[in-house]
Amino acid sequence: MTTQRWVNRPDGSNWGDFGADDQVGRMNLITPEARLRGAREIREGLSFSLSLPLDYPGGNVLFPLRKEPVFHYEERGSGHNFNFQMSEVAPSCCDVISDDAVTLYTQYSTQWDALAHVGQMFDADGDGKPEKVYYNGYRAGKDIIGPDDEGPRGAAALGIDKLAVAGVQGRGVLVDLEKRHGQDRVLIGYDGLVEAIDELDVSVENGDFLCLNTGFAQLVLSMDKEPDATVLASSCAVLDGRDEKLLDWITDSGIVAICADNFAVEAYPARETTADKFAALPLHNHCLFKLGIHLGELWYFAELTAWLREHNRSAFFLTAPPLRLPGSVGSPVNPIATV
Ligand code: UVW
Repeated sequence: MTTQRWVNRPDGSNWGDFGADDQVGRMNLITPEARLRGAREIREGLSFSLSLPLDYPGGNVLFPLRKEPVFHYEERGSGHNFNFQMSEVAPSCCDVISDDAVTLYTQYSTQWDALAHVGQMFDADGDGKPEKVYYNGYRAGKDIIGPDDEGPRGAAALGIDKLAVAGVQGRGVLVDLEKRHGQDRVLIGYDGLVEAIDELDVSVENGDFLCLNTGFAQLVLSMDKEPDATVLASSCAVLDGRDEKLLDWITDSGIVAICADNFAVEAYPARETTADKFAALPLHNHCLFKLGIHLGELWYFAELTAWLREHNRSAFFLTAPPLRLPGSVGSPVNPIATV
């Protein structure tokens, strides 16, 4: 057991509560009992993929730093190792072989954010100066090493591979914000979320995955890989990360993750603030940095939402492991809901 990595922990954080070496945060609440509770939501045996095709949204207007997947093919024989006729290398063979490789921005489409995705300048070691630090006191440049640092690159701590082995399964609950607000751009704070939960009669329990349908991914899909950035920026519900009451609710609710079909779960850019120092992504700060709550983004809920609406249900069994890709700060995911 390591000694804790911090002298100061951020106000409102749970650092250390799951152990000095914890790297999965609230996912610790996915116990065998929590998984069984989720599995009890399987009544029909029907399943729904909650992923967009990973080449959506298309282009990079939604976020210029993330680009669509690009495929590569290795050369082989007279061409490439794709539709390759094995008889070229072994005349008696009748096989035809295809292999491929891909450059994939891990957070381009339906994704999980790892806990190493967002940290903060924070004085964790108590020397009076802030340093770059992530959940539970893990350090940039030491535990999470980038191209501008010395050492083997990647998130050796808090990477998405840690989530992959945590067994991402449990009870999902869907709050259908699109049913209440249509595809209007509305900022959802504590009042809006709790009203929706009550009105839709959703019961959110300790250990649940909170899923938010806003209609955004469906809108992205309808744009056929030519997304209109202006329309998207003014459509569909987003959480108000500056609402402290909402952040407190997230702390108290015991949820293990928030998975939304919109770009960043919260409004990005967030509401303006007059504070001297502030997080640009306040809900990411609260969830990823302070509490170890993973965020899922650009999930696709259209068919699941329609089925749940028709059957007057809101809960389902969710299985959503990311790729076990060591060092990565995010991952594509094909979440499966089973009802
Ligand atoms: C940003 O990093 C802006 O967003 P996300 O967490 O949605 O990937």
